[in-house]
This record gives sequence, C-alpha cells and structure tokens, in this order.
Amino acid sequence: MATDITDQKRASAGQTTVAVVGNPNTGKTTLFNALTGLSQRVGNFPGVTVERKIGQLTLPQVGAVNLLDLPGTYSLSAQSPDEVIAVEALMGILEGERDIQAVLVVLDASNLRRNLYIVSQLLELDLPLVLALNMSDVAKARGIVIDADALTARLGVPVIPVQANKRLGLNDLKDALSRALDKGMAPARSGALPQFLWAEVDLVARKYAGASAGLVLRALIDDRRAGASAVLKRFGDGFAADIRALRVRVKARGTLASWESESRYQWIDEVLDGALRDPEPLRKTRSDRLDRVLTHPLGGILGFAAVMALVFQAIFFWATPLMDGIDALFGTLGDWISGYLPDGALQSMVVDGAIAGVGGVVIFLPQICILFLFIGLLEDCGYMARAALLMDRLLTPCGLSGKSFIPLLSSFACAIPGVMATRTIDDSKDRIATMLVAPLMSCSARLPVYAIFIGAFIPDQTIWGGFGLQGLALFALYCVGVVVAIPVAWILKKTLLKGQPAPFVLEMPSYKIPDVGTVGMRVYQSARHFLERAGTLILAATIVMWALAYFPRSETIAAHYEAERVRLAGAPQEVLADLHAREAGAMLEQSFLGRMGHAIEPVVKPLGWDWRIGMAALASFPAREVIVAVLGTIYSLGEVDEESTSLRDALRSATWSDGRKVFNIPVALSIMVFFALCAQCVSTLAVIQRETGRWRWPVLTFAYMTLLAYIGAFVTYQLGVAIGWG
Ligand SMILES: Nc1nc2c(ncn2[C@@H]2O[C@H](COP(=O)(O)OP(=O)(O)OP(=O)(O)O)[C@@H](O)[C@H]2O)c(=O)[nH]1
Ligand SMILES: [Mg+2]
Repeated sequence: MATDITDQKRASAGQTTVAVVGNPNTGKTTLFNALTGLSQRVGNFPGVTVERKIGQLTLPQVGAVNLLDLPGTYSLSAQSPDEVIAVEALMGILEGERDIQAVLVVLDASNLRRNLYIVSQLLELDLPLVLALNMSDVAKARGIVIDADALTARLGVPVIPVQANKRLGLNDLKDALSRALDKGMAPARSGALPQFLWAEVDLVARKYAGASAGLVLRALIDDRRAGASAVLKRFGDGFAADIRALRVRVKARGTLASWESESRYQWIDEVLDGALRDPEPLRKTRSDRLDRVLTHPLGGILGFAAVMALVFQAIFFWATPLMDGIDALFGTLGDWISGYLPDGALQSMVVDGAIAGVGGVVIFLPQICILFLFIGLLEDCGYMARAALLMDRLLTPCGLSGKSFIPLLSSFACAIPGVMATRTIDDSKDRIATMLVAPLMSCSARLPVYAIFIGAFIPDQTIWGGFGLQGLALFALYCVGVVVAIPVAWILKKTLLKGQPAPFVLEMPSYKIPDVGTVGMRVYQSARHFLERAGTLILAATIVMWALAYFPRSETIAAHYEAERVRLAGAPQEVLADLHAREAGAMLEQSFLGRMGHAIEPVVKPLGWDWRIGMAALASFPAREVIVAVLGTIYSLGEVDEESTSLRDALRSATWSDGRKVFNIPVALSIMVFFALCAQCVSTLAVIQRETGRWRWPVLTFAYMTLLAYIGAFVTYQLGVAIGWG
C-alpha cells in the first residue's frame, strides 16, 4: 500500500524504535494513530491489524522516534501468522527490522487481569516498558477502579491511564516514554516463574551474545511454535542443542507450559491484589444482554439477514439522486470538451474513451460510499464479531470455523484485505481454504457491474410491502458468492486441504457507539481508493480498449457513408441520426476489437452474450470494473441511438445485426452471475501468491473460479430463456 512506503521513508529519520503491543482490540492502533498523526485502520473486533505499520513521533527530550504498530497477541507463544509478526518484531528477529529499544504495552483497563499475562512475559525481554492503561472510560463506566500508582510501584514500570479515542493522557504517556528511553533500563523480571528455572536459563543466555534470558525462555517453552523456531534459527545449532538439553533437565521437574500459565496467573493475582476494584466481575453487562438477542441461534441469523437486506436497499435507494448528479456532470463535461476539441481521434479518445469509460465507473462512487459507511458502522459498533459467532455454526459443517468469517466478511469490501485478514487463522489449511474462497465474496468492485445491469434491466418496483426489487436482486447476487463458497470450501477441506476445523475462539468486544472519525476515515479511504483506481488502472484499460475499438479507420466505410449523406441531404433528422449510428456500428465491427470479438463470439454465445460483451468481459480480467468502462466506450463509439446519453439507455437499446435486442433479463443475469463468480482481479491473485508463498494456490483459484463463472452464466442464461424471461 502506498501509505506504507511514505511512512517508511518518514520513519527512517528517527533511529529509536518503540513497539506498540498488547492484546487484540485494546486500542493499539487508535493510540498509534493519535501519537503519530497517521490514520491506519481501526475497528471494534480482534484482528484488525495484521501487518507492521511504522510512524513517527516526537518525544520531549528524546526527539524523533519510530513507533511500530503491531498485530494484537494474547501472549508471546505465537500461533497464527499475525501473532508471529508481533512476537518476532519484539524479539528482534524479524528480517529487515531495526531493533526495538522500548515497548509501549496497551492494556484494556476493563479486562486487566487477562491483559497482564503478556506483561509478565514482556518483563523478561530486557526492554524498557511503558504500560498505557487504555479504555479507562469503559472501565469507569463499569465501576472498575484501578490504582495506577500502586501498579507502577509493584511492576516497576510506569502505568499511565489514557483514553486513546479521545486523545486523553497522551502527554503523560509521552513523558513516561521519554524517561524510559532516556534511562534505557529494563525492568526487573516478574518473578512469576520458579527461581531454579531462571538460573538454568541465565546460564544458556550468558553463552550467546544478544541472547537475553527472555529469548532463551521462549525457545525453551514454545518449542516448535514460530517465535521459538526463529530464536533457534538466529542463534544456531549449538544453541538449539543447549535448549534441548535444558528441556530434558527442566522436564524432570514438571510440565513447562502449564507451569507457565499457572504461575503467571498467580503472579497477576498478587499484583492486582488491592490495586484493582471490580465491583461485580461476573455481572451481566449491557453487552451481554444485547448478545442474548443478537447471537441467538435463530433470532441472530434473522437479524443478520435483516441488517444485510437494509444495507442493500440503502445502496440503491440513497445513491440514486447523487448518481444522477454525477452522471449529468460527466455528460456536461463531455459536451463541453467536444466543443473545444476538433472532430477526430483526439476528441474521440477523450470523450468516448476517457470520459464515457471512466465516468461510467465513477458514477458508482455514492454506492461505494454507502457500502463502506455500513461496513464501518458494523465494524466499529462491535457487531462484526457477533456475526462471526453466528456464522461459526454455519461454517463448521463446511469445514471452516467462525475465524474464517471475519476475513470473508472483509472480502465484501475487497478481497485483498480479506486475504490478509486470514493471518489471524492458526491452522494453515483452514487459512488457505479461506483465502481460496475469499474472492467469491462480492467485493466493492463488483458493485458497479451489478448496479449498471440491475439499474437497466430489473424493474424499479416495490414488492412484499416495501422491499425494492432492485435491492433484492443485489442482495441475491451477493448471496450467489456465499452459496457457491460453501461447497467449494467443503470440497477443499475434504481433498487438498484435509483436516478438522480448528475450534473457534474469538473474543467478543463490547458494543460501542461507532466513532464518527473512524467510520468517516473508512468511507474516505475507500472512496479515494476507488477514484484512484478509476483514474489509473481503469483509465489505462479504457484507453487501450478505445484504441482497439477506434482503429483501424476504414476509408471505404467512411466514403460510403459520406456518399449516403450527400444523397440524403435534407432528409429528416432521424434518418441522418440512423445513418450516423450505422456508420459508427460498421466502423466498430471492422475495428481490431470488432475482429477479435467476432473470433471469440462462439465461446460467449452460449451465455447469451454478443461479441461486445465478450470483449468487455475479457478486458475485465485484470480488474472487473473495466467492463463498465469498456461498455461505456464501445457504446459511445458505436452509438446506437443518438438520443441516449447514459450507458443504461445504450444497453437497453443495443441490438444484434438482425434487429433483436442484445440485452434482456437472462443476458443481464448471466453477465452478473459471471462477474459474481469470476476471479477477475490480478491484485487478489498476487496477494494469495504472496501470503501462501506458492503459485499453485492463485492458479487454482483462477482456474476454478473462471470455470464456475462460465458454468454459472451458462446455466443462468439457459434457465432464464427456458422460463421465458427472454
Ligand atoms: N471507549 C473507548 N474505545 C476505544 C479506546 N481506544 C480505542 N477504542 C476503540 O476500540 C476499538 C479497537 O481499536 P483498535 O485501535 O483497532 O484496536 P487494536 O488494539 O489496534 O486492535 P487489533 O489491531 O485488532 O489488535 C475501536 O473501536 C476504537 O475506536 C478508548 O480509550 N475508549
Ligand atoms: Mg490494530
């Protein structure tokens, strides 16, 4: 992502690096954003951050330092790829990572006991620590009182109450960070583990330069987990042999892993004794009461369906006036530019290529904004995690767990973050299976495709007392991907990725009133991304397609129609317009695009498509919105009807050479089903390759999705015709 590179450049100015760590969903990124002025993604569910993000912060006395935002983790025993990133960064074993000089631990004050677990481990890493006691407002509302001074004294590290979303306590926090960096002293160990163990561990640590006791301990306890493997790799074979020998000696005295959790929790109880007052730790909170309804096995699912139906209704209902406005704007722009540019290739490229093409896509900006407004609201209020819980029951039979749901849900915005979000899944087979079906979820790039065909061919009627037919059609298309994903995941988990779904554990965040800034940022960033794509990738594709559709110019056709015009001079306006349209059509037919199109027509004919649709779909393999732009260009070049200005009208009036209409409901449905199922996004395939490290997975994704898309479109068209909609 572009922001990463700029952040990286800006960050390199400072040398010192402070890592932000803590349990998932404790507000690390919110605090990171508040301190650095960046706007990384925030959301009210665990697993929002799955990458390292770097920013810069100026501290009193110390000056500029780098701040490193990391994925959340409950402990240093990392399992899932996102936790591994956090743990490896902390241990200084991440390739290309500068060393970390201090750690800023973000704690959820309303859940302090569990949050202190990782603190007890971090105290052993020989790094200065500062603890930010975040969500202090939530704790206060629940009547929880924490004595931060007492904790500071007991832990030997500063504990600073903050409220990141309101930027409260930041100055105190910065002061504490400055002092910690200034002193550069690591705190004393927690004392959670038995003394004999430390004696053994210290012996090994002393032998290897750079190996702190904390690192040796992780290598010893975490055994084959990723963090430990990285430590072992870093210090070489002799170190690994020492650890093996140490393990044998220690095991003779008890089980390491259970020791660790038992003794750490015991330590936590001692630390909190008298410093934490939680009046009713087991009382039912407002969140619990809401959950009784929202995660009810039947009521919850019905509620979820209702929420989604509302979203799709709103996408059509609210967007229409704004879209008409943008449409008119581009129309005027085209007319205005036509007036300035002489007739010919340049005018055609700008007006028929760029404006008709890109304009056709940009019209859908309001719908994108509305979609992301809802996604942002649902993410930040805490509903997303509940939806995941509901879906766990439905996903288990197809071999996946609720853990897969959040990545799949993210894929409705865009499959790229969706694929990245699979990093929260521990089991690698589950993770790959989820990645492979993620692109079946209808991403926002499909929205313009659906919207144009639904707008043109699905009647704007209300049925069943208030539901708009267009909104329902959109909802149904979103369901197509989901319905197909279920058997695909099932087959994958039965064959190539055989294995039981891992048990589902996801912490339920408390419900919150969504933050205006967070939701606004989500809408703004996706709108910007959409426009950037339209201005770059889509524009480039459109110009290429325009050139293919415009050239070569046929002298013979031009001469023929010129002669006709002379012959028909003085004829009524409609006759001349018809002549113009026929000339444009003939030119298009013999263009490079027309010739290629005719060559592929036999392949797409069974789907009910003409060559134009076939070529537009083919051009959309790098990025699916291209179809809208290309159809805009094709129909603008081979103008069918002078009167029609919008693409929607052009589609409605397009005809085959024998005069039949090209588009009808089965054709429109067949195109939409094709786009719902096809893997037309180079970036997604590239991300799958990067995340899995293998080419076979993106290739398989592309192959199975394209095949399904063709079959789906064929069946849809043939069924539609059989029913008599054609
Ligand atoms: N009430 C309250 N909400 C907060 C506070 N700080 C952050 N939040 C909200 O808590 C939620 C989680 O914030 P994030 O910053 O995404 O949390 P994170 O720790 O980065 O989460 P992961 O990246 O998933 O580990 C968001 O909805 C924030 O708006 C706070 O002090 N008080
Ligand atoms: Mg985060």
